[in-house]
Amino acid sequence: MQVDIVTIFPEYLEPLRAALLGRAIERGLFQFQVHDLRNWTHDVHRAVDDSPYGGGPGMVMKPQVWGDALDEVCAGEPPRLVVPTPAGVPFTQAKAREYAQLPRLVFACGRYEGIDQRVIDDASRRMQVDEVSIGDYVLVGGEVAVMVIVEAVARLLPGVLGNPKSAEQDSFSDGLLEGPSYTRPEVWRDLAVPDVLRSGNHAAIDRWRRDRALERTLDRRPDLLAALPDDALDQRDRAL
Ligand code: 6GU
Repeated sequence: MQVDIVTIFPEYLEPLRAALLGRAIERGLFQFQVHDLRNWTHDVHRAVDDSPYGGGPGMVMKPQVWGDALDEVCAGEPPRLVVPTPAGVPFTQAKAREYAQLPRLVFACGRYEGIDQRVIDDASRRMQVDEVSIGDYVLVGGEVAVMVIVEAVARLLPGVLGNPKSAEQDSFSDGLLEGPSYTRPEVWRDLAVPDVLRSGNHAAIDRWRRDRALERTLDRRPDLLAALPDDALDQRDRAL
C-alpha cells in the first residue's frame, strides 16, 4: 500500500516512521510519503488560507493551492482521498478494514476552519472522497487524525503484526469490546488471575472471555450491543 499525506506540517507525521510502522516500511509492506502543501503556493508569502466568504472567525484553506497539490499527488490511477474533519462520517474499524484493501490512500490535512468545499467537490468528480472524523471532539488540524487512521489501517496489512491472530481477536472484530487480559505471576498484590484461565479447558476459557466481553460492552458501550445483528448473540449470551 502507498500512503500520501499532504499537510502544512510535514514534520508532524514523522512519528509514523517509528516503531511498528517503521519496521513495516523497512520491510516494504507499506510506503508513505509526506508532501508540504506550501510547495504548491502561488505567491511570495506562500499563503495557504484566506478569510471566509460570509464572514465569521478563522480562515479557510485556498482552493487553488489544494487543487494543484491534489492534481499532482493524486495523478495516475485515482486513489481514495481521505479528508479528516470533525464534520466527517465516523472512522470505524470497518472503515479501517476497507482501507486496508486499497492500493493507495491520499490524506489531505486541513487546518483552520477547513478547506474550501469546492476542493472536495472537484476531487469527487474523479475519485471517491471520504470526509471522516475520528470522534466527537475537535482537534487543531487533521494531522493527528491521519496518524490515528494510518496506524489503524497499517496494522491490518498482511505481515505488519507479528501474530495475525492479534488483529482477528481485536476489540470490534466481533462487534464487542475485548475483556481483561492477564499474565504471570498467578497472584500479584494479593490479586489472583481468574482460575478458569489456568484450567486448560479451552471451551470454558472461550465462554469466560465471551462473557467478560459481553459484560464490558454492556457496561461501557451499550450502543455497540444494540447495533449487533440479530444472529450475533446465542442463548447463553442472552442469559447474561
Ligand atoms: Cl478527523 N479532524 C479534526 N481537525 N478534528 C477532529 C477530527 C478530525 N476528528 C475529530 N476531531
